[in-house]
Amino acid sequence: MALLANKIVCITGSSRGIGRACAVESARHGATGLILHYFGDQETEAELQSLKAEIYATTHDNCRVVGVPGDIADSGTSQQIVKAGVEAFGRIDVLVSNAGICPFAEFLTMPHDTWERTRQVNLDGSFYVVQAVANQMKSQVPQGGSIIGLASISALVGGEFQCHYTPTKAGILSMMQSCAVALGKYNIRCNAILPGTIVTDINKEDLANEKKRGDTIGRTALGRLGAPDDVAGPMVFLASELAKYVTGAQLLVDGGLFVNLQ
Ligand code: RM4
Repeated sequence: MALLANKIVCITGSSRGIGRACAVESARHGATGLILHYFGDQETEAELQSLKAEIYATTHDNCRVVGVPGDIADSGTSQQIVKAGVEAFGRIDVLVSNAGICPFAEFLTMPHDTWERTRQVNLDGSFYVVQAVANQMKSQVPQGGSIIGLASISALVGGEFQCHYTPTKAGILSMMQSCAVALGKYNIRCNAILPGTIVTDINKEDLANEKKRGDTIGRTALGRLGAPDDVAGPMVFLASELAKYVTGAQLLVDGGLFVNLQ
């Protein structure tokens, strides 16, 4: 089912993990243009090139990709993303604000740099790109679009080594709620996805701890950790017309990790 037929989809932090899975799934569902932001160092550059090749192969060149490198914590990067996207496709229908970091750290000894960098990438970066793309969605004809903020189960619960991280995810959830109210009049829908523990580069080291991994799996009702494409499906739903009356919502995608008290 081409749920995103002829849509132009913009994804931040798209070269790996959840962002990459969202790019592949968007192309699979008929998106004709992808504006793919990535950090832009040698590693993510190579990842972006292999992602482009994968998308061209699976869509037989029916989906054009524009890559935009840059540090999402720098507001100029969001201007670049919109400029490159509009130059290539004339509009932006969907934004997946996904770029984020989680350098697990002990609270009492955490350097302020770790807090500042995590806040700048996850929360400031989300604010800049959501504002920049929303302005484009307001000015384009037909007006409107769908904005999806990647919050987390960690917007709702704490983490011993995440005192700098969970506030940014709670912030993204709250930003989507307020943006839904502020932008509804421009036919812009804003929703948050709250992934649980999805195995990606961001937690590879953390989940190497067998006890922590086992405890998390044990607490997850579906009995497994998540994979990036577990998040990509719900993203396509919120981006599509199937969700045309869904705004200001929060969708847990965690295999039942949050609800499982006992
Ligand atoms: C998620 C959640 C997961 C963690 C990752 C890094 O938001 O907190 O449990 O593994 O972040």
